[in-house]
Amino acid sequence: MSQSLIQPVAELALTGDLARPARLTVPDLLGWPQHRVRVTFDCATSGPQHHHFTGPRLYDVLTDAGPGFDPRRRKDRLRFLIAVTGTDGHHALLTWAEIDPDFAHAPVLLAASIDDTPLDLAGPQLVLPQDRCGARYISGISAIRVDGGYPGP
Ligand SMILES: Nc1nc2c(c(=O)[nH]1)N[C@H]1C(S)=C(S)[C@@H](COP(=O)(O)O)O[C@H]1N2
Ligand SMILES: [Mo]
Repeated sequence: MSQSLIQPVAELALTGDLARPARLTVPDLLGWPQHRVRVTFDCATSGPQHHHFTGPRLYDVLTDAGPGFDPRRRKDRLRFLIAVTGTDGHHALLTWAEIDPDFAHAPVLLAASIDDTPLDLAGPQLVLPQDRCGARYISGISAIRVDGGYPGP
C-alpha cells in the first residue's frame, strides 16, 4: 500500500576472501570509531574540491570482516587487493599494504557523511587523504571485494 513511500537504503556488500562477509548500511558504519577529516583534492574537470568527511577507517571495517591471511605473518598480507565499486560502475583498487598500520598506514575512511550530510541514501564514499587527485574518492559504494589472489608459499 505505502510501498512507494519507502526510501531505498543503500547497502554495501563486503565480499571475497573474508571469514565474515557482510552487508552494511551507512548507519551500520556508525558502529565503528568515527574519524573526521578535512580534505582537498583536485578534479581533472572541475579543479580543487574541499570537503570534510566522517566515518570509520576502512582498515577497521575490513579487519572485522576477517580477511583470509595469517595476521602474524606480515608478508602474507602483501598479496591482498581491495576492489571498491560504486553504483555507477566506477571502480578502483587499493592494496592491503596501503591501509595496514605495519606498511603505508594510509588513513582511508569509509565516509558516512560529507560536509555534515549523512550518506544513508547515496551510500558511503571512499576518502583517501593521501591522494592528490579525486578520482579514487568513490561515492555511492555498493561493493568492496577483498581478494587474496593465490596463497603464498
Ligand atoms: N561513483 C563515483 N565516484 C566518483 C567518481 C565517479 O565517476 N563515480 N568520480 C571521481 C572523481 S574523478 C572526482 S574528482 C570526485 C569528485 O568529487 P566531487 O563531485 O565531490 O567534486 O569523485 C570521484 N568519485
Ligand atoms: Mo575528477
